[in-house]
Formats: sequence, C-alpha cells, structure tokens
Amino acid sequence: MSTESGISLDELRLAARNHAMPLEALRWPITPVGLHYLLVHYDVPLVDPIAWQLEIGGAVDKPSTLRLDDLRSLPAVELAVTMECAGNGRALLEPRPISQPWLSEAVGTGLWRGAPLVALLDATVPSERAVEVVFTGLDRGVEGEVEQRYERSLPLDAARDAGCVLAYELNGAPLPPQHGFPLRLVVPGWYGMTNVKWLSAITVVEEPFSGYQVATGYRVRQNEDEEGRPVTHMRTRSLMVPPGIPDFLTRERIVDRGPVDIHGRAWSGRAPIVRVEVSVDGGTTWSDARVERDPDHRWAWAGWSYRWEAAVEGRCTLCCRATDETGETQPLEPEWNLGGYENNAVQRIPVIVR
Ligand SMILES: Nc1nc2c(c(=O)[nH]1)N[C@H]1C(S)=C(S)[C@@H](COP(=O)(O)O)O[C@H]1N2
Ligand SMILES: [Mo]
Repeated sequence: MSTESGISLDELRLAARNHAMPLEALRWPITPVGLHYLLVHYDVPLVDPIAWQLEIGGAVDKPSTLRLDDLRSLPAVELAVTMECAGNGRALLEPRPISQPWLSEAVGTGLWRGAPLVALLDATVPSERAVEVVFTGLDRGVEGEVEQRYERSLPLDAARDAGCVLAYELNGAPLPPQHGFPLRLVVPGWYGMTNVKWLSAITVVEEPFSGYQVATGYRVRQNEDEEGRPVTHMRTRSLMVPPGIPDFLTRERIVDRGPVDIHGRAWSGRAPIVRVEVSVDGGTTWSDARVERDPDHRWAWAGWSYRWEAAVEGRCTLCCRATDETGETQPLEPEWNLGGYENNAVQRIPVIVR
C-alpha cells in the first residue's frame, strides 16, 4: 500500500495490459467486444480448441468430460450481462491499495451465449454433502507468494442458479482469447472475478474451497489479520458519458452553454435499479434522471438520461447516483478496504461551461 499518489511502474504495467471501457462506450447497450473492460491476473493462454476439454467431477456420481462440440450441441441460452471488476474505483481510494489501478470504468455488458450450468451440474449428480463448486482456469501465476491456477468457488446453490452460463460466445462470435476462449463461466450479478475464463475443470467439493482467490483475495477487510467477508454481488452504481469535448491531457470536459443531454447507465447485482439522480453542483443538490429499465434484461445495465440546462459559464462538477430496489444508494465518499474492492462512490466529472 502506498500513501503517495504517484503511480508505480508495476501499477502502470498492469494498467497497460488490463484496460477499462472508455466512458463514451456507455452509449452502446451491448458493449462492442474491443471496448469491454479487460482484466487478466496472469497471462492469456493459447488454447487449442480441438485438444481442449472440460472435466466435471469431484464429489459427484457421474463425472464427465466434455469437448467444445459437446457443449455447443446442448440447448443454448443467451444473456446480456453487465460485468464489473470488484477493484473498479480502487485508484480513487486514499491511501491507494497497490493492484490494478482502476479509476471508474472497469465495466462492460456482453451478450453471452452458452450452455446453462445447472443442467450440466445436475447431470453429474452432486453428492448430498456437496457445499461448493470450484471453477478452474488454465492460466497460472504467483500471487501472495502462492503459485496457482486462477480458481474460484461458488456455493452450490449459487452455481445451480439458472442464471449461470458456460459461455462459448460473446456478442455473436466465439470468445476472443482475452475474454476466455474457448469457454468461461458467467455468473449474472456477481463481480467480475467470479466469471472464470479459460475454464478447464468444474469440481464439486464437500468442504468450503480455501484457494487464494477466495480465502485471501476478494475479501473486504481493513487489515490482513481480519478474516473479512467475501466479495460477491455488484453494488449499485451508475456512470455517465462525459458530455462535450475533452481536453487532451486532463480529459476535463468543455461544454457550450445551453441545453446538454446527458446519457448514462446504472446497474446493481442485488436488485433492479429504481432511480438515478444527477447533480450539477458536485453532489449538493440532486434531480431525477429518466430511467429506461428493460425487465427482459434484468442482468444488463439500465439506460438513463437527463437534460441539463447549462446556463452559467465557468467550472462545475457533474455527478450521478443510482438506487436499487433494496434502497441501496451510492455514497458520496468511498469506504476504504485493504484490497480496494466495491468502491461504488458517485462518479465526478469536472466540466467547463463556455
Ligand atoms: N481464468 C481467469 N479468469 C478470470 C480472471 C483471470 O485472471 N483468470 N480475471 C477475473 C477478473 S478479476 C475479472 S474482473 C474478469 C474480467 O473479465 P473480462 O476480462 O472478460 O472483462 O474475469 C475474471 N476471470
Ligand atoms: Mo476483477
């Protein structure tokens, strides 16, 4: 952890490999593939789709081995799912936890097509003492001095949730290498780390999984001695397309006086979005935006818009905040934690009206 604001070369190296979604891409309901954010802990593996296979086993009666064609021949589902990295907003925390230094745009919405996980899991007949399902990727690396494959578990109930997809297509084409070719897990509503890419094994277990990415990483805690709680569903959040034109270096916005139409998106992994508000004075006063919720796409972000009458020349700060059905509203200031997870504080866009 660093108390200085300077970004280190290590952080810059991560930031150059893993990219965010440019905010103007919020214009698309389904994010074009190259504009979807990207997060790869280790290296993108080269996978031969002919040799590749998926092992489903562990505490089950009928383990199975599936090839890509086997998965493609099963009844398919296609779901629009908004995915956000749990570390989104990390670089805005003080002091800044040292990891991928996201600002606010580590998010995207994909149209994921594949086989429903529940059908495959049930076909293996998990044991009565099964508690979790472990998803193993092909990528290897060292993290926290532990050499590992990227692996995450889900409680059996969550894995059996009809929403989980073993996806082999993104936006109508085979998964690109960086997003998990040939197969990845998609868990609607959960933060990004749950969606294991380059899937090679699904293992039913009778004891809670204690791998690094569950027991050490992705826990909300104040210090390393604390067990903390696991990061699970995405918190309520909204973002706007910054209006006007940007200054090249600072990306500060320049807007002409008069009416300005502001567009954005809002999502929550816990419950549907019920409200989005906009502030043009840095979060002091708020007005309701118009929310376009699509009940057919529960797991995709909702669009919203707001007409701003930019009457006064000078500097101001635009903000937006969403509220979901549980009543969770975005805070004005982030809550700090060791790993820099779940920062859903309101977005701030400095603007010059001319
Ligand atoms: N195998 C594997 N799966 C992974 C990761 C990884 O490094 N390896 N990164 C996870 C994290 S932290 C996130 S936020 C999402 C990012 O998915 P995307 O790159 O397709 O946007 O993938 C998750 N799945
Ligand atoms: Mo992530």
